[in-house]
Amino acid sequence: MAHAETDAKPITTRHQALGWLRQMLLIRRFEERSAMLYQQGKIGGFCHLYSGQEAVAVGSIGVLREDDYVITAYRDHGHALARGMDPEAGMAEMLGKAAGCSKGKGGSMHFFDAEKGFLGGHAIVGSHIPLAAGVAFAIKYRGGDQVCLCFFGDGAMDQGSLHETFNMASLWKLPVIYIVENNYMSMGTQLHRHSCLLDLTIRGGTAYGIPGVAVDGNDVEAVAATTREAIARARSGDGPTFIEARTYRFRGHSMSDPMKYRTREEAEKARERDPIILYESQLKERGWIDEPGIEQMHEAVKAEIDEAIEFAIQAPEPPVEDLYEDITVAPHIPQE
Ligand SMILES: Cc1ncc(C[n+]2csc(CCOP(=O)(O)OP(=O)(O)O)c2C)c(N)n1
Repeated sequence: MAHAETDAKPITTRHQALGWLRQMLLIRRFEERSAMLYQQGKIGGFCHLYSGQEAVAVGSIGVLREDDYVITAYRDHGHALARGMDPEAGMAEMLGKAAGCSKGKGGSMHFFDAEKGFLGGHAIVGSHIPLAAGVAFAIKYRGGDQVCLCFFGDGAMDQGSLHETFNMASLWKLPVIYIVENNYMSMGTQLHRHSCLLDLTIRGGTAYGIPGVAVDGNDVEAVAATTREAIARARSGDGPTFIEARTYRFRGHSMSDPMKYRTREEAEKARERDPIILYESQLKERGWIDEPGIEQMHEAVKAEIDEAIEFAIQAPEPPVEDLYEDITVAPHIPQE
C-alpha cells in the first residue's frame, strides 16, 4: 500500500490554491446554513451534511478536466459545489423549489448537474458504484479519454455491488477512480464494527488488482496530488485506482442523530484537524494569503451563501402538474 504523506510543498499555483480554500469555505457555509434552515423547517426530508470532509471533494474534483464525470452518494452538496454548481441552484433544491438543480424534486440527496458532468446524488448505499463503471465503460467504448470520479463512504465497502463492480472495472481497465471517504462511521456503526479489515486499500485495491492508495483526506493538496496520479493512469488506459481518503465528519450522520456512538472528546479532537484551518495556516506559511485576506474571503463566501438563500426562499415551488413529469426518461436509442 502506498501512502501519500502530508507534504508542505505546494503542488499547485497560488491562484488555484486560493480557489480551493474558497471552495472549502463555500461548502462549509452552505452546510452550516442548511442545518439552520432545516431546524427552521424550511428544508424537509433527509439531509446529510459534509462538514469536515471538504478537502476530499475539493482536492480531487479540483484536478479534473471539465469534460470528466463525477458521481457520488447522498452526502452530495460538497461534491456538487466543488464541481462548480451554482449555490443558488443547490440551495433552491434544498428548499424544494423549481429553480433547484433537480427542479426541486430531488432534494438534498439527489443533486444533479448534467452540464457539469455531475451525475448525482444517489440515496441507495453502493448503488452508484456500478453506474460509475458504466460511465467509464461508455467513455472507453466511445474512444474518449475522460475519467469518472466516484465517491462513497466506508459503509458502502460492504455492499455486494462494490465488489462485483471492482472485479469488472479492473478486468476491463475502465477509466474510473473510486474514492472511499473513510470517515470511520457508517451511520452509527464504526469502521471496526463493520469492516473485517481496517485498511480499506486491501479490500478495495489489492483484492481486485487495483492500485490502492491511502491519503490524508483532510489535506486538500495531498488529495489533489494522489488523484492527479490516478487520473493519469486512467487516461492512459491503465485502469482504475482505489483511493482511501481518511477523514472525519463533524456533524451527525443526518439531521436526526443523537451521536451516541462517539464521545464529545473524539469529535472535539477531530476538529483540531479541520481541513479548512489546516489549509489556511499552510497558505499563510507560504505567504499566499494573510489574515485580512482570509477574513475577506470569509465575508465574500458569507455574502454569496446569503444571496443563494434569499434566492431560494423567494423562488417559486414547482407547479403541481410537474409531479407527473421527469418520472422516467425515454432511452436514447442510436439510429442506424
Ligand atoms: C442499500 C441501503 N442500505 C441501507 C441504507 C440506509 N443508510 C443510509 S446511509 C447509511 C450509512 C452509509 O455510510 P457510509 O457509506 O459510510 O457513508 P457516509 O454516511 O459516512 O457518508 C445507511 C446504512 C441505504 N440508504 N441503502
